[in-house]
This record gives sequence, structure tokens and C-alpha cells, in this order.
Amino acid sequence: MSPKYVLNYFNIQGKGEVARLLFHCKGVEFTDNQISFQDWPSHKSDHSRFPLGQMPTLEIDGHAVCQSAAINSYLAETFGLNGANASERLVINQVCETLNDFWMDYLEVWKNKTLDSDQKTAAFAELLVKDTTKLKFSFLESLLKRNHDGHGYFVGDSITLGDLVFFHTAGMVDKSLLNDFPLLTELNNRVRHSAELKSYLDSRSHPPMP
Ligand SMILES: N[C@@H](CCC(=O)N[C@@H](CS)C(=O)NCC(=O)O)C(=O)O
Repeated sequence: MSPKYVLNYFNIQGKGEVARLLFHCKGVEFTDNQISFQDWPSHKSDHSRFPLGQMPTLEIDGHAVCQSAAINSYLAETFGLNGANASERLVINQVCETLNDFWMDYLEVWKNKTLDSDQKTAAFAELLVKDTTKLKFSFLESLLKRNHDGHGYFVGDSITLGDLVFFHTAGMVDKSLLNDFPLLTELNNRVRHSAELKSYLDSRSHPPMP
């Protein structure tokens, strides 16, 4: 019998969304416990549910674990969405780490309190066209091309953690990011309209970021 899963995260996409996508992709029942920013201070010091005073956390039969990357790879492994062998996991891990590096660059702008909203918009636009960003997405496109000439998923014949992390990251930033990457654009659309995720994504109402 499947354990009782409770995923705790803010009512935004952010760092908890890939776990949500993994549950929906596999149709595994879970409680999507969305906590508002307003309510969060009253939960933060409950270290039995939030070991580091942060979210996301996943409760598995009442036992709470933290760290989004650990949660995502545990769920992917448990649901058979983490590649069929070490070579596939090597590709998936490269995808996840590359996108994590990009995400860190993105957060640096997002968290910069010295920028007003117009300056932030300009800084995001600059980040998307930076050589280091282009290099990361060219690399991802080259990884994708190695499997079914880029017309499927990063590995194998169906969605894995790598595709979900890519789809999630692409959804958090301006669509122009993918303009130069036709295969990644196709992948983004393939995941968006996949039979597994369509109904969740059609009804999803929580925003990407506050
Ligand atoms: N390394 C952690 C970072 C978690 C993290 O930064 N969580 C933020 C939201 S994305 C949080 O809980 N912020 C509220 C707080 O620190 O009080 C992970 O990947 O799960």
C-alpha cells in the first residue's frame, strides 16, 4: 500500500512544484498542503514538520523530510521517474544541476533589494540573453538531441524528473528564453500537453512566484 504523503509548501509554484508535478504525473494520491505566507510564521518553528524551518517538506506516513532536491529524487526514484539505469540518471542529474545553476542566477536578481521593479525586469531580460545562460540551454538542447534526435524526452520514452525540472524552470521565466531552442520549445509543449499532467496544469491556479 502506498504511504500517506503530505507535501507542505507555499501557495506558489517555487521549490515545491516539481514534487507536485511528480505526484500528478504518476497519479499518486497526496495532500497538497499549501500554506500562505501570512500563516507561515506560526508553522516555521515546528521542527517536527519543518526540520530546518523552511519548506518544502514531505511527510511520509507522518515522518517529515526536507530539501527539495532530495524530496524530488526520492519521489522520482519511488515512482519510476528517475531513469532506467545509471547512464540515464547521469543525464537527468546533469539536467537538474544545470537548471539549478540557472535558478541560482535567477534568484540572485529576484532577491536583489537594491533594484526597483523596472530595474528587475531589465535585469531578468539581461540574464536570459547572457552567454552563460545561452551556454546552459544549448547544453540542455544537446543532451535532449542525443535521445530520439531531440523529439522525445531527455531519456527513455516518457517523462522523467529531468523533463519535469526543465518544464518547471521554463515556466518560471519569460518564454523568450526558449526562442533559440526549438527542441526545448517542443519538449516544453510536449510536457504541457502530456496526458499525465494536462488536467492538473489546466486547473493549476497558484502563481509561479509571489
Ligand atoms: N535548500 C532548501 C531551501 C528551501 C527554501 O529556501 N525554502 C524557502 C521557500 S522557497 C522558505 O522556506 N522560506 C521561508 C523561510 O525561510 O522562512 C530546499 O531546496 O528545499
